Amino acid sequence: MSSKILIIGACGQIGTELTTKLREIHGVTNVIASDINTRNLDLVNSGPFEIIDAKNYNAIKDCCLQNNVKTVYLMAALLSATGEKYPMEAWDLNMNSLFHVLNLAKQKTIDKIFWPSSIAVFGPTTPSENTPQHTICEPTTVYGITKQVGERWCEYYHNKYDVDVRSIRYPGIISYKAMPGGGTTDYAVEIYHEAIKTGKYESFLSENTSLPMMFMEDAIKATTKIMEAPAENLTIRSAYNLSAISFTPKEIFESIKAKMPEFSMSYKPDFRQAIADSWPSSIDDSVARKDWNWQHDYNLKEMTSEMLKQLRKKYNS
Ligand code: VAH
Repeated sequence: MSSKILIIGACGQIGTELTTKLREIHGVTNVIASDINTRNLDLVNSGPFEIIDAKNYNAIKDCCLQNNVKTVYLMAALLSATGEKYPMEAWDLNMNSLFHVLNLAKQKTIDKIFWPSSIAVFGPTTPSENTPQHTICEPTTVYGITKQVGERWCEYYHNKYDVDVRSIRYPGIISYKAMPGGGTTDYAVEIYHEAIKTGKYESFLSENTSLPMMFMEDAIKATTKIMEAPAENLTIRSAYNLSAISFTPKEIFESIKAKMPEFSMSYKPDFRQAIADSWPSSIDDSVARKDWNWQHDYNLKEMTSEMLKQLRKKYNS
């Protein structure tokens, strides 16, 4: 039986598009999508799918053994805003799911892991502009703590047990296919949907809150590139800084208004403002560019153009 890929958390914002891309590359039957439920029926019906709780070690192990899975993409997590509402659940899911796949690799059941980290590993004491790969990481969110600790464990398992685990610190990701859930950067997705549906949007972040962001196409490109890179080229086994564009709610509003002059925006910061304020405004990803030739493609104008084009089709407007 040919070796297979398992995506855990495949119904999520990134997992949905990662499943499609990996199936294009490796063949539909070689990529098993899994999630805790079948909420995304398009995905469920698009190829091999299994219901797997990322917290269930035996369920993951059985799937890997029964299907000769050798590569796992662990995309399941509770994000920053949800993690503040349910801290122990976030710790449980984000950490135990990682230990499950790291231990499966340690015992050689699987060969390779992708695990997403986040710019949420940084905190208010981190240099905010052009944040370097190696710097102070004192996250103030549960989500950020799980990602910081997760990075330490990934590096430990690589150094101690030669586990081939690879990770990147995703910025906020903007996409039109699957909605994000429970994130602080979700406003940058919601705004496009509301521009099409209602012509107005109330931002839960203040207008000058600059955050590192990326169009989903670039995030998927980075994920496949790091997994295809020769192991000997990788000098970072915690997680690579990754960057594309940084913008504020005011700037994304203006990029939409340039295409839709009637669009209006208001601001009503909520608890997520404090989370956003603790994160950097821009990231230095020169190490990723050097080690595995990372290069983003989309700027804000190009992303806005594509988002509005695709969402007009989605809403038939
Ligand atoms: C969040 N979208 O908002 C995620 C991401 C950098 C932000 O990790 O929690």
